[in-house]
Amino acid sequence: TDSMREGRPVAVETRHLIQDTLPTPPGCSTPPPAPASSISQYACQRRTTTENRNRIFTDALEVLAESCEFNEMEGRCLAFRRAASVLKSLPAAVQRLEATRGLPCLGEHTRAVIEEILQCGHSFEVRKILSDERYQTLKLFTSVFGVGPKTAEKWYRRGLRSFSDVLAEPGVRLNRMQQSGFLHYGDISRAVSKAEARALGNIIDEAVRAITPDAQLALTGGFRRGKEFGHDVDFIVTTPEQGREETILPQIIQRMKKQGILLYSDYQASTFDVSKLPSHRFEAMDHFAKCFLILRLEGNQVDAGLNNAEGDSRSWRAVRVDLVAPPMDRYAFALLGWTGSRQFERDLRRFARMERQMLLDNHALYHKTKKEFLAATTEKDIFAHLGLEYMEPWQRNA
Ligand code: DCT
Ligand code: MG
Repeated sequence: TDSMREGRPVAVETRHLIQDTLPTPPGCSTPPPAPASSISQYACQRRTTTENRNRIFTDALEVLAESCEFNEMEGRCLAFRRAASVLKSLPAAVQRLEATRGLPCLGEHTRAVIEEILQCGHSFEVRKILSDERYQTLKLFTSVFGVGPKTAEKWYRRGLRSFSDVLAEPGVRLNRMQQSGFLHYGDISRAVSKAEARALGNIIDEAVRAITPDAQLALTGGFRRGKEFGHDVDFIVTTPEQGREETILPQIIQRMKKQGILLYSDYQASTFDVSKLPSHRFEAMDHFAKCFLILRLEGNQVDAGLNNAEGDSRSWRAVRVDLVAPPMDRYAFALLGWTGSRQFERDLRRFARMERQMLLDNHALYHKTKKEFLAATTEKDIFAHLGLEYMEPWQRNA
């Protein structure tokens, strides 16, 4: 995932930035459209499919959020992301500014952007950012696997503006991840299709089954939420035998290497320690064993063919794949955490903390006042503990 790069810290949760502090309504209603005032400020109480009717606004807000991120304005960044997320959940396109009245998380700045887009078809502020050299350069550099905002900023400050500048600069030392990022740039900056994700699922499933027949493999991330395209493919693998999950990833990696399909692998052993739970800070990444891979996918293994560029006659492409291997008793938490979306996860945790005095992360759910852990074997158990209506993965595209 993007934020795994360089261990980029997760944005600080800034509660004071929420403009409207509405009482938390129970659940979310399905269409016909609910009145704006009944829409929750929490993404985990809004059903959001992949069908975004307000893309024109959310794309603009995403640019503003990203620009804030590049300028280390975490609070504003999060405020724009929250506003975009609310708009994504709406059952219809916003056609008049009045339609946004009473919507949570929409601040003055966001409203001004919406109004401008409604009037002129675009936002001048967004246009200005898009044509800004610093924004363009940081956007370009962070599109490389292994390059986070900090590295991008460092390169920018050295006066580097293009990939050839970076590659020709003797003072720049690329780590292994970045070298692979440049080597496979064309392929891994190209979206992965659902058919390609399915083909990779089959390949990994075969490997898993050959190693431990009783292992479980689950597709997670954006594809589990029903997205047609993704920047990578995310899987969770676990086994009923306690401790076995720690050795399964190195074995899968070994097998892929023998098959000649492993183009890059970064394996991170588990640092999970039950005795250290709960973690009191919102952690960017969990402690489970995981690996970030680049795999070689053959076209003849993909039903609908490869999503390669027109005129690209290669029979294969490189694809980014993440595998995570939690112990079986943590499976539900890991699955919920890795299914995303990011905004959905952020708000699940914020909801748990603010509304339920609980701490949720990819490992566990902890009740702070009762001082006890709440066990779960399914995602439904976790929603129930939190007193939230269950949401299907395809409704979590916040
Ligand atoms: N995740 C999270 N917190 C992070 C990073 C990731 O909760 N700091 C979760 C949310 C989604 C999941 O992990 C997988 O991450 P990505 O692959 O980056 O996102 P995605 O939703 O699968 O989207 P994409 O299509 O871009 O892969
Ligand atoms: Mg993904």
